[in-house]
Amino acid sequence: MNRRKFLVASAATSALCAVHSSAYAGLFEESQQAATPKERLSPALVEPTADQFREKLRRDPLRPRFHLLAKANWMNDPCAPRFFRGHYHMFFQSNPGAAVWGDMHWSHAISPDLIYWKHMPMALSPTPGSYDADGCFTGSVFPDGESATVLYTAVSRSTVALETIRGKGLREVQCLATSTDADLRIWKKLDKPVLDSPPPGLKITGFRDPCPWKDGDIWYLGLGSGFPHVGGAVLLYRSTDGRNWTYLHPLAQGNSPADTGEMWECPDFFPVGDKHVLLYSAKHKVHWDVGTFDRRELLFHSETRGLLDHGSYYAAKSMVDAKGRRILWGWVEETRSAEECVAAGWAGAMALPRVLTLGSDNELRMEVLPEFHSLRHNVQSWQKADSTETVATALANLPIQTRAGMVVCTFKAGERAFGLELGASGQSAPLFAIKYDNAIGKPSVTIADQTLPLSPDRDGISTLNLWMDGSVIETFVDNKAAMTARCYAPSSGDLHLAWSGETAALKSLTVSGVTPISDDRLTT
Ligand code: DQQ
Repeated sequence: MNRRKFLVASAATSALCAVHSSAYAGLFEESQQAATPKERLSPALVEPTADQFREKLRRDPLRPRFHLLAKANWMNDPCAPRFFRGHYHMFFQSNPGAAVWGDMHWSHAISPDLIYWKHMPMALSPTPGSYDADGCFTGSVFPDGESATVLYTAVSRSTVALETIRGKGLREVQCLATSTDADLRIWKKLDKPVLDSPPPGLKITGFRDPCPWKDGDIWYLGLGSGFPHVGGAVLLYRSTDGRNWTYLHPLAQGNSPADTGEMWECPDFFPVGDKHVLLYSAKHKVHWDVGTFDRRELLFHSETRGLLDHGSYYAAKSMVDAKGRRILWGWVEETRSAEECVAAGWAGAMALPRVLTLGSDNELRMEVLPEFHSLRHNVQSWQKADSTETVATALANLPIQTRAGMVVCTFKAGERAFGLELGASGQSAPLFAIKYDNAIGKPSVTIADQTLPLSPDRDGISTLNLWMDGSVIETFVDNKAAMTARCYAPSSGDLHLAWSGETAALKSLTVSGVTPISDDRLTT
């Protein structure tokens, strides 16, 4: 496979863009027709163990050190995360041949604790001549008792009559694959799709990303879709055997293409307490709805809604962990160009796992899996502001080394503006800044161009939790609003925090390093 072709073909850094841009068709034409699957994999890029390439990735300060990553090249959506026979399994969309979207496979990693991961052999690869010849797209665990089965979207070239990605000559069908070995190394695909076409007569914008669940003896299946000029939708199916499916109606449907798009990707539907949560991805954002699932009508009624993350975060998918907690995963998108990704040799990361709960206001709360705090080292805390000078001196003594750190900052917003900045020595502009300004008119902070609401405690205190790892910064405001930012500014040496504006607002600050989960930024 020629690297240049990928560059030309895939200007988009997200699958969403790729799906809807002309680059998508080009990518398939160039990458799929010219070569056999083996030839498609350029050895220089595919062999991450090749010393030179490995060393380049190991030395890249922008490559995260405690996030789950692909060994090399491109990764996107989490697929079918699950706790199975004592281990966590994560599958994710990947392109083993280049650091841009294309040639979708399912990579596989295994973990004892959701922190340390080991890469496993590729779980699903496109089978030439088959339904998934042009990609094994996103899917979920099939709830089938003790067996390990996944349901995924298979993509192949098709006639206009059968295409579901309109104008692209691509057909999406839903397929099953099962593994019988203890480590889920080997996967056997069912030879026919379990769902080979959208409901007859429906004009839809896409047909992918199955999310099945079981209620008693009945299986249900939500599928990402939508209606042109109307809105995105989750199509609902029912089955008594998990193989033969009957279409019912949209489980939920959008009505504002400008806000929530015409195509809902990666739906996820699950109970939390006596409510249900629906997640879907559209227009580069993950949206959440909390509401009720009417079991008689088989309809979801939304009561509250919002954005799961205001930044580079997409295609969220959840699972229940060994302790019964609802864990949320998401893909950290790149915001740099395809050329830069190719030059770096990697693109995308898995966001840190977040524990999802429901607040008494029916809105979601989230925090990074508390076990991640065990990776913190050199924890230094500082309380109370006296003067601008003491704050500046204190912060100067709290460096973040190797771009891997965690910050907890509490503050009390008042009348006057202030901000927390992260900078590199020798650079005047901060790499990253969080600002509060009462002039905005509502209690909120601004990160880059995004405004995140504050939800202070009864004493008016707000808490920022910030996890920085290479070029990824995940920030949580009052455990309610989240923003995943990408920060590619070069830096050598330590990073430093600085406080600007109203000093009295700052109540406490804790800075720590975070221990890498591997020596070489290769995850394993
Ligand atoms: N990514 C997958 C699709 C999904 C999209 C393809 C979302 O299945 O809709 O890589 O990022």
